[in-house]
Amino acid sequence: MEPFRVILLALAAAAVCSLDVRVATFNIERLGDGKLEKPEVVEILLQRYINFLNFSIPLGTPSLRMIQVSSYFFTRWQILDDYDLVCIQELTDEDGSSVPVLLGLLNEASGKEYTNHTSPRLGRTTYKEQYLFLYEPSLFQVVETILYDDTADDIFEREPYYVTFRSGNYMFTMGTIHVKPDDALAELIQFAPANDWVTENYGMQEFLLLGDFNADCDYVSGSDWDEIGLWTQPGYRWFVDNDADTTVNSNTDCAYSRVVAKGPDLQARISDVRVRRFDEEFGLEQAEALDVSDHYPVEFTLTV
Ligand SMILES: [Ca+2]
Ligand SMILES: [Ca+2]
Repeated sequence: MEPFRVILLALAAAAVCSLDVRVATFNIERLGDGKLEKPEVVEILLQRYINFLNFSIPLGTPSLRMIQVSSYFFTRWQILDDYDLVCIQELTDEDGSSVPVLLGLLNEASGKEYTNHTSPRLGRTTYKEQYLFLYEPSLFQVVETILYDDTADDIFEREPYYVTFRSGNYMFTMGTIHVKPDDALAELIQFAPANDWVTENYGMQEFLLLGDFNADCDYVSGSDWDEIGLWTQPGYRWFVDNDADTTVNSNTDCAYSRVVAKGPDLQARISDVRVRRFDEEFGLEQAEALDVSDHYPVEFTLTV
């Protein structure tokens, strides 16, 4: 076979060979050593648990009336390892020691081999946060990282952080943010220009934007939306509606965590977006769920 035909066939094979990966964005409130020292939190986040079910089988003779069968069990895996890529906001650990602990527990429990990427520590005061990406390196490789530079006007408490991943032949740029609640409108107004800045300086045209936008309830409402280019510009599509509730607390009904995509190709690759109400899923009391976070993960499928 001629070389060019081999190349054409290889290209054709690559073009049709797509893969659905599961992705989540999750604000894990104050993620650090203290959180990972709580076994019940670790169990919900990432450990396998085993349920022993006791059930009874009635038999014909009184002495064998009941047989307790207590070794019947099932296993299930918890939140984090359901995803191939998790984008976490609110890593607050000062020395970063909780990240290898988290990875070790996750890999031990899941049998997978996740790795991590963390952003710089961000924030104007001594209180800092990092963005944390957990992913399987067999599926994703980090190609480039960009921190939005707002030193000129200092709009953001925590600047948007962009990571370009390669997955097979597909490359996509994920931008994440944890918006400061009291500055939510000003920060969200600047989010689309920040993306434009990345386009101008680094060339990316499409963006997968996710994180805790704080874009609802007391922070963003009514006519505020008219000012937010990320909302008004036709190039963006929002995948979590304003009437969604991404908060664990039953007293709040706010769509804080969001998934937004810019660019038609990327938008077409996103499906099955949902808020994961893990308290209902696992039958947790509200206090148990709030020990994990005040936010639900938002999960979706990305076709890469
Ligand atoms: Ca700043
Ligand atoms: Ca709620």
